[in-house]
Amino acid sequence: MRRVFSGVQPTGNLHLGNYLGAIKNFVLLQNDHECIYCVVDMHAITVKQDPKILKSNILEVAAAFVASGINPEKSVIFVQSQVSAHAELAWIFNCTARLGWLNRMTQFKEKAGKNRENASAGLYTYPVLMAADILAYHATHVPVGDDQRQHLELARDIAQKFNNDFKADYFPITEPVIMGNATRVMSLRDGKNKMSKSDVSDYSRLNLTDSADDISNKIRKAKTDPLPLPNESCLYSEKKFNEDIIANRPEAVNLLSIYSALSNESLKEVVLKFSEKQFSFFKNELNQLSVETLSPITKEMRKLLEDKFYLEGILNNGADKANSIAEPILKDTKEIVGFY
Ligand code: AQP
Repeated sequence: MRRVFSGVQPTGNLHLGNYLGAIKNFVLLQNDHECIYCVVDMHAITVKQDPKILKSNILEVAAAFVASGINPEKSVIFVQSQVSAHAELAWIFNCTARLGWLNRMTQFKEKAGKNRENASAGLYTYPVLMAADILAYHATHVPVGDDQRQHLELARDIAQKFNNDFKADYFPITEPVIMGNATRVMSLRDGKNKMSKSDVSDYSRLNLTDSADDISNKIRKAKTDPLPLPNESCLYSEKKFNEDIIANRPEAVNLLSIYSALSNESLKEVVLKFSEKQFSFFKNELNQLSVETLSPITKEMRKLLEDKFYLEGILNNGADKANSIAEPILKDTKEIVGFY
């Protein structure tokens, strides 16, 4: 059976991008895959975190998983730092990965910014820990948003080099699963920037904790352009916009893609439905759909967060299951490497 692994950082402000790019697909995959979903707190501390807020954000991600439809009876849900194999394997992979590979990682460059000398070493080796997360379970498929494509290529390179170095056909070459019509949800304030947890403007994203009023306000104020919505000529294919509209009308592209992902209608259906209509009309429809989708999740998250004991039970049980899969793999790896 195919084994799926993925994680979400407990860094607060979980948003529509995290939901459409990742969590919604986690739910779909659990029907016919063995799935392991992780709250990656060790990744979160690659940038400064307040310990009290980190703790509550960990429970919030677990609540978002369950509220979105991940079934803890079917899928493993756990916290990364509770399974020591992640850290141990990451060290071994730090000795497999090459500096040249890490130097090419664009996410490090973006996150470290101009103050590179002051970034943590953890932020630099983040993709190595991510390779360890995946390979500690011999996961074959990893559902993620489009922004993680490069990190997954690195995980494949690490597995391949490890297998070559030790002449052992041991780690699988993992396939990225980047699916749906919103693999890169963009900011509501600027269609050229990714919707992100760390954007200073709360109006740039729909948070999974937003009320219906918050959602309405944010969609009403979302940036658009003065033209009506495009007609069918904006499509390159049934599933893709053409380059011209992506470059010149990124906000229209983003809002139509969000609608398509939320409604499970193809891009073509959505473009035809709103062809040459005014943004004001479309925004009303998008607002209704967003509230219909997100409000039940928000409500369920709130309910779950009131029962900390229940969530902790899921996470403890998940950590036991995760440990029982990762430990033998770590043991084999140590044997292959030649540890005593
Ligand atoms: N805008 C997005 N569109 C589609 N997918 C997205 N993901 C993140 N942003 C978008 C996907 O969500 C999963 C969990 O992401 P993460 O919590 O590990 O961290 P992140 O990518 O750092 O999240 P942010 O929101 O982008 O945070 P900051 O502000 O720190 O940069 C991943 O599968 C990711 O692809």
